[in-house]
Amino acid sequence: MKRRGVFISIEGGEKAGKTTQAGLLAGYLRSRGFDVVLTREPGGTPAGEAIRHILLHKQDAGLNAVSEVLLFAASRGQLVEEVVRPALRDGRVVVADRYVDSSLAYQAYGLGLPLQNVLAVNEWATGSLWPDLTVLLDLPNLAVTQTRPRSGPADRIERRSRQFHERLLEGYRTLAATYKDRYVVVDASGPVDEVSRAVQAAVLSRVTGEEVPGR
Ligand code: T5A
Repeated sequence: MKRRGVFISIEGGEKAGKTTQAGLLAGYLRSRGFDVVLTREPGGTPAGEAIRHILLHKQDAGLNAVSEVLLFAASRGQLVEEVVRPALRDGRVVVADRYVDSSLAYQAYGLGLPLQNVLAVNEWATGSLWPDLTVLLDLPNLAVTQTRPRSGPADRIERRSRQFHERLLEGYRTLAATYKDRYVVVDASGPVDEVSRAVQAAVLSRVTGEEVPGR
């Protein structure tokens, strides 16, 4: 029987380096012989990309907070069914640039919605599929990210208040402390290659049980 794959999510606040590190991790794992699928959220399927546009770029849709949770969960549910579960069934490694914890951090801790409700909707949407490992790219303060360039204009959520972003960063730390077995916290404030080595070390030992030499 084929072995089930491994599911890794990369989490963190704005410009923590998730996309950079997810890409580097995928490349590293491929170089070690793993078959890797890279995903991002919201999006990654035709329905998910349409939902992404509404969530991030449609300024006049008048979305309320509950609709926001439901739309993120809808995009995620499509991605799980169409991409993540098939890849895991085929024994592949899925590296996800954001997953359920983003909704817990942004919509529950950031917006102040009840955590249990956000969890319940996401359990339903994903069929209770949780990552084997979640890497939190943690930045000590928001000032670090202000020096990092962005690829395009700030989206609807990125434009929220400083307090919103501080609450969600604190929320991530609470999640990491609550789900210790699943989470690894990596200091994301150093240079890209230093962060990348820390991510590789955390992931490789979890995926294969091996230590990364020299670390
Ligand atoms: N959202 C998402 C929710 O509210 N709820 C949810 O459930 C989900 C799934 C998604 C938005 O939706 C929200 C969160 C977001 O607001 P997005 O466009 O997909 O939006 O963007 P983000 O996921 O937020 O990604 P960002 O583009 O903000 O940043 P990343 O991916 O963390 O960072 P990255 O790798 O693109 O790097 C940003 C810049 O910093 C540089 C990079 O070169 C790049 O220029 N950089 C570094 N510079 C110095 N040192 C390092 N270590 C660096 N690492 C990267």
